Formats: sequence, structure tokens, C-alpha cells
Amino acid sequence: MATRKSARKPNVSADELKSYYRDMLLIRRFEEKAGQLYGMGLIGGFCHLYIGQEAVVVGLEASAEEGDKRITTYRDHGHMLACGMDPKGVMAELTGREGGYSRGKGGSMHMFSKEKHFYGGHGIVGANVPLGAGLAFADKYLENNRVTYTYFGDGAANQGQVYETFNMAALWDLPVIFVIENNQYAMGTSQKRSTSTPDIYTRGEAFGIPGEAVDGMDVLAVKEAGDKAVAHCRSGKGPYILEIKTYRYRGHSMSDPAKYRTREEVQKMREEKDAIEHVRELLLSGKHATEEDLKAIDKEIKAIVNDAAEFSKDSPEPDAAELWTDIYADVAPQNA
Ligand SMILES: Cc1ncc(C[n+]2csc(CCOP(=O)(O)OP(=O)(O)O)c2C)c(N)n1
Ligand SMILES: [Mg+2]
Repeated sequence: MATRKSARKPNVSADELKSYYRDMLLIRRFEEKAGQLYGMGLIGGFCHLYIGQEAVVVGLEASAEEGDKRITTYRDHGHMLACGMDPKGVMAELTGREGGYSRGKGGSMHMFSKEKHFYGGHGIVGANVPLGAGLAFADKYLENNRVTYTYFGDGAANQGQVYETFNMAALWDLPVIFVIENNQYAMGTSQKRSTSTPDIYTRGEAFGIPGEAVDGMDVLAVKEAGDKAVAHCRSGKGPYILEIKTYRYRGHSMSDPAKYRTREEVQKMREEKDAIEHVRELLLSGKHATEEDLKAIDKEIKAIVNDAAEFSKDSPEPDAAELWTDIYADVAPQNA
């Protein structure tokens, strides 16, 4: 592993740094396990892994307060784990079991937690952006001083509804952070081929929304930017845009021909920019942790992920009667 010299000194405590390491590692190992279960046929349908992007959500969650909300796209497992949802419930939803967050009926892209203020999990590109502004509208109306983190991708950023949302969010000074996770690709289309202006964060200018670009492979930079954005929103100044430059190591979803980028490109990012390795180096070089401390964290994470995988296999499939719950229509089951 090539060493990366951090441009910044950690401005957080050793315990915080360790918790970022732990939380990013949990996401990475969870996603690796999900990939394995998919390969074994235990997970079906769509499944989009977050490997490589861990620092984005962990850095931003570190800037959130109890009661703040989050809403994201289909690449959502990391967001759920980072806001404290139970890995067992997430994994069991992936395997379509009763113990899953949507009782096995939602799968990878459709999970929610009222308790953790996690509003999904959305499969339609761009569609969660107006919903995020809606959540922020409710908070503003209720005057509860909460902020909503609305995550979407570089591809989604080219959708018309994003700009309708920017307009209204700015007009009404809504407390929403628009988080653009720019991983440089929208399925197999690179940003260079799809996007007229590469600095997406500047697109708020037309609406009077401030924004900035952030190194998404540096969890400390993300946390710092998150703190600034949250302070802006909480003080009543309206929305803020964070364009977080990141990279996904795996394919778009579990089926991806991977012809749109070279192996060398992916390898280079992994070797030179990996966010988990970065924090590992900071912990060791700053003598905030020993190799043994980190091994103990690795072991703890491995056990959590293995337990989640076991639970996701042992939990029963939902009863057929579940088909008639959580639906809008009030109809009785039909006898065949
Ligand atoms: C409205 C709509 N159009 C197309 C799709 C198919 N689709 C799914 S993901 C995706 C790419 C989105 O890329 P990006 O916003 O960069 O997010 P990323 O997958 O990189 O996280 C597309 C086109 C969709 N789900 N919804
Ligand atoms: Mg993308």
C-alpha cells in the first residue's frame, strides 16, 4: 500500500478518529459480505455496493445531531449502517427475510427507519431530491431546528427535478444539505461524457445556494465540510451544496460489464486514495492506536458482519399474508 501524506492534521480526538475507522470498516466488510451472499444466490434483484465511498457518509454522519434526517438513493447500505441501523436488519432485508427492515418486501433499495430518521432507499434516479427538500420543509414548518441530508449522484445531478428543488429550497430557505456523491460515473457513463460543467457544486449559484467541492476520500475533510454546511442550515440561511469527490471500487450494481474504465484506474484509486487506509495511517503514525488495537476493531467488525449474515440466512421468509400489509388499498386477500 502506497502511503498517502495527509494534507491536514487530525482536528478530532483519537476516539473520534477510531470511530471513523470502525464505522468505515463496518460498511466495507458488510458490503463485501453482501457481495458474497449475492454470489451464492442468497440475495436477488438489484444490489449496489458502496465500497470505496465510505468516507462520505461516515464524515457527514459525524456532523449530524440526533433528530437530523437522511434520504438517499439505491446505493444505500452504507447510509443505513452509518446512521446506526442494525446490520442484521439490513442484511436480512437484502436476503428478503422477515427480520429485514421492510420485512423482506423491500430489498436493497427500499428500507426505512423512523427511529433513525432514515427515509430510504430510492430506486428512481433524482426522485429522492425533492423528497429531501420536503422533509426539510416539514422541519422548517415545525421549527424544530433539524437538518436533512439529501444524497444523490453525479448522474442524478443532471436531472431537471434537482433544479426545481434547488429553486424552492432556496426560495423557502429550507434546512437541507444537498450531498452530491460524485463517484465520476453514472452506470457506465463517465462524468466527462455526460456533464457540461465538471464542478457540479457551482450549479447552486443560479439559485443563490452556496456550495463547495470536498475530497471524499478524506473523512476529516468531509467532516469539516459537513460541520460548515450544517451550521449554515441550522442558522436559518437555507440550503447548502456539498459535492463530494469519491470513487466506487466495484461495478455499478452486481451486473456490470466494467468496460468503461480500466482496471489500472481502479487499482490506482485503491492504492493511493483509500479512505480507510488513510485513517489507519493517521492512527498509527499519530500513535493514537497500535496494530493490536486495530486488529481488535477488525475482529469486532468481522463478528458483527458474520452475525448479520447468519441472521439473514436463518430468518424465515415472510408469510404470504405479508403481501396484504403496508399497502394503500384496503382489500381482502383473494381466494384463488
Ligand atoms: C429516472 C431513472 N432513470 C434511469 C435509471 C437507471 N439508472 C439507475 S442508476 C443510474 C445511474 C445514476 O448514477 P449516479 O447518479 O451517478 O449514481 P451512482 O450510481 O454513481 O451512485 C441510472 C441511469 C433510474 N433508476 N431512474
Ligand atoms: Mg455516480
